[in-house]
Amino acid sequence: MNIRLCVIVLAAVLAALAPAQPQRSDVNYDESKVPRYVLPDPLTCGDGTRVTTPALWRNKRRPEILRLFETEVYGRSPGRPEHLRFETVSVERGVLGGKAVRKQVRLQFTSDAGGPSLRLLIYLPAAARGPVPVFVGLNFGGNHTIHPDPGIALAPVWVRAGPGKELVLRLPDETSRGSASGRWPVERILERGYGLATACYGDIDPDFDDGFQNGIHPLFYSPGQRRPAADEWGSIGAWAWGLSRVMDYLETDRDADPRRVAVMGHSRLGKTALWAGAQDERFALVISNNSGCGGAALSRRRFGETVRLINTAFPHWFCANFKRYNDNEDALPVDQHMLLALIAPRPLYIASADEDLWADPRGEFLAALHADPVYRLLGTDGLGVREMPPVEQPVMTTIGYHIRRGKHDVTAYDWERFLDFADKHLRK
Ligand code: GTR
Repeated sequence: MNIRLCVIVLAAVLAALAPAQPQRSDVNYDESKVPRYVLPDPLTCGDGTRVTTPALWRNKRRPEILRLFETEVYGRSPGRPEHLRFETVSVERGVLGGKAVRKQVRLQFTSDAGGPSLRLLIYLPAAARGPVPVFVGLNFGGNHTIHPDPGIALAPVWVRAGPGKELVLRLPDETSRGSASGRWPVERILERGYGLATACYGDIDPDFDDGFQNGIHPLFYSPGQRRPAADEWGSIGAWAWGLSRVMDYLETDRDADPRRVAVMGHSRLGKTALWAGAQDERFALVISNNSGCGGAALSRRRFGETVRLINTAFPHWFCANFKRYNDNEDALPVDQHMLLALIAPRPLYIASADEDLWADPRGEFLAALHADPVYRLLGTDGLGVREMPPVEQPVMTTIGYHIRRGKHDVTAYDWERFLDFADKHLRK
């Protein structure tokens, strides 16, 4: 090999080994540099009471932990709006080559038809004889991106006007149809007997820091209020609230089984799915894909993305109080294993990817491991392993877990495991 070729090969090897996220001096990717930390015990109350019975968990410790996540991390959210209405815009049978029923429903959040609303897209298996279990998940780019189906209505979505520019609301063109279909294996979901309900997260709150003037927040301001108080919801709280409104709708749809709804999300929407599942016990199963910091990963490890980094890049995601924990994780009265514990005893699946170091795969696994005592107290088998499993060897106990090969993404492999997990836990 000549010198030039050697240099090229070496450069290619180094590029392949580099973490998917930019190398920064303020980000730790070295396991040996994870600081020592002590996690708060999910089974010891604030007043020192040891939680030894399911009743104590249910009546004392669980509400206490939920309150802490509300006031310190995601902020308190309002409930169902008084004037919530559902308008069925279309129902088409025999779509996707005869395999599906497609419904498009508008969730109107106020009595004013021009007020904020959410456009819900639902696919149901055409062959279903009765209500089906449903996966619910928000999408990033609009309903039309999840499948090339020409029948999905194009609706305005928030897109970046250019590199470094702000987000603007635009009607997408036909070229973006199906652009995220790799993340949404609709036919596979239907084939396995499930429905899918999805909506664009920007319908609930556009994902940028505008001081909470657009989206759903202003609808709930008290007279004179300009932005959420320090312990009130940020954008993740709003998106999770939107998932609960989708659940409100599903409770009215005779083709869906509201007792078998799985909430699923990727990345920031994985954080959102966890927070939705923690608060709203109607979700029977919860799936987090590559949710990382502020999702399934333990904040105290400070591996990959940290509390300071996330609060700086996305000042609108969490409540204002969460900023007090920038470079101060040990002061948090909770850590993310306690968010997972709030989902107990319902089945919970955490998915990591081995190149997604920014999201701290080991921290995601450890949070599942430290939620296990609560799952066991409540009479389930919890997480069936003590050590992080090898790549692509999924764990399918009441807490499920896998780490797959590859990057930060949702892949066919992930969905096959979510479907296997749902088969195991949601089938009658
Ligand atoms: C990153 C962010 C992560 C994750 C991700 C995503 O920029 O740092 O926490 O949420 O975005 O949502 O794709």
